[in-house]
Amino acid sequence: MFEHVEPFAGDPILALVEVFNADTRSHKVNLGIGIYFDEEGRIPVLPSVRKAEARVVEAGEPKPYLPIEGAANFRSAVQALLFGAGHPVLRERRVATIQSVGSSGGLKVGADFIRRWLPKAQAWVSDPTWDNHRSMFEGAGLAVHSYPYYDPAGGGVRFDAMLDALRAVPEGSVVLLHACCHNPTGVDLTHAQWDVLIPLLAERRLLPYLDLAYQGFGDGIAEDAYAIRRLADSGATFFVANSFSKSMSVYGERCGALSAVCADADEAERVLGQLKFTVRRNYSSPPIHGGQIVAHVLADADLRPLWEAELAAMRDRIQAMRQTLHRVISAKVPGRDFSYFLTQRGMFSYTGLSAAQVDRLREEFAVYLVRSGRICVAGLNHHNVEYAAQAMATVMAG
Ligand code: KET
Repeated sequence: MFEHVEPFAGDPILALVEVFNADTRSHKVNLGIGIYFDEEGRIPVLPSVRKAEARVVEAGEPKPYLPIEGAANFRSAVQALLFGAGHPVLRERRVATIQSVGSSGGLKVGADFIRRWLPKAQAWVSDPTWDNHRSMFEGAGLAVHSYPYYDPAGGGVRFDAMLDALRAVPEGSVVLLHACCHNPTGVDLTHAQWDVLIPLLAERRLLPYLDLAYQGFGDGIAEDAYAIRRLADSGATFFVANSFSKSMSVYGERCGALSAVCADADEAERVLGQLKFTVRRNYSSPPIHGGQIVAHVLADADLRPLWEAELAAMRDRIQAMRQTLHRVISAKVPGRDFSYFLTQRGMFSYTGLSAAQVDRLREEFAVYLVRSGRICVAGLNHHNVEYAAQAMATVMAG
């Protein structure tokens, strides 16, 4: 039966975690996976999350199946976080939101919905993008193409080329966009660029599909939702998948959501129904525990400001690591401009290191990053940053 089954080549990000874990060198540094580590190199349990979890456990509520679309308190808290409480799209009941198994689960449910209801749609992703975007959309049966995005020469966005490409893609295509903290490059569109892009998407009748996995890691919770709120203001129909994995440090709880902003309340009802049908025939309903923790943190008058301060502290610590990285590498490799370490946003920096240089870093220095040259800046701390920066500088110079 299974003789013809081919081995899985492994995921470029998750497989690296296994290799890192098996490495016995004590000075090893993990800059691979997009996880926030604290100054001691640990995944933090945020006090806001710990307190919310204690309350959930203390309440001792039963654990029924959630409704297919997830818990009502979770879904409404997510909507307020994304669009801002009281946004017209919420008042007009135009948003269909489901609680999903991580934002990955939401992204895939949305892709399955598109395949069913917009069967001719092609998906367009940025060049480069998170590898799993392509896998998930192809896995849903959609043809996936890429539009120009990152400019390796200048380190910015090839915005004109991106617009030209989007002017030429077939009408009805899905355009996957990183709402903030672009993965893997850390290079985001400016607000002014979003303001140019949003009318073009409408004019060309393209379906924006936003991935918001790092809300709060760029410039702040509201700031990082700029694209989502402007799209909502513009009257656009679009999808947004958002994650709490990073912003609440609850990776394994698999907390995320998928929201579809629709033309009117009736359409939103039908879209929600079909999203539910997709969920029901895949995994039936989302898990209860993590979502309740998230909902408590978002809604509680004490825990909410605590969480926002914790998120700001994570953002600031990453920024401090960017400064040190910039200082050490600039000193060791003179004559080159490393300002990109400072201007890139979110967890990631795109270093321009080649796959061969990445291999050398791993083999000689036990510094791990994915072969695209992306580093997770949040894997650096005051113990390892000088070492990792020196190692990168050595490899860059040689
Ligand atoms: N979108 C983006 C852009 C993203 O970087 C990730 C995770 C996700 C979605 C999925 O997050 P979830 O936990 O399903 O809500 N990225 C990191 C981990 C991974 O690859 O799974 C990473 O890029 O390292």
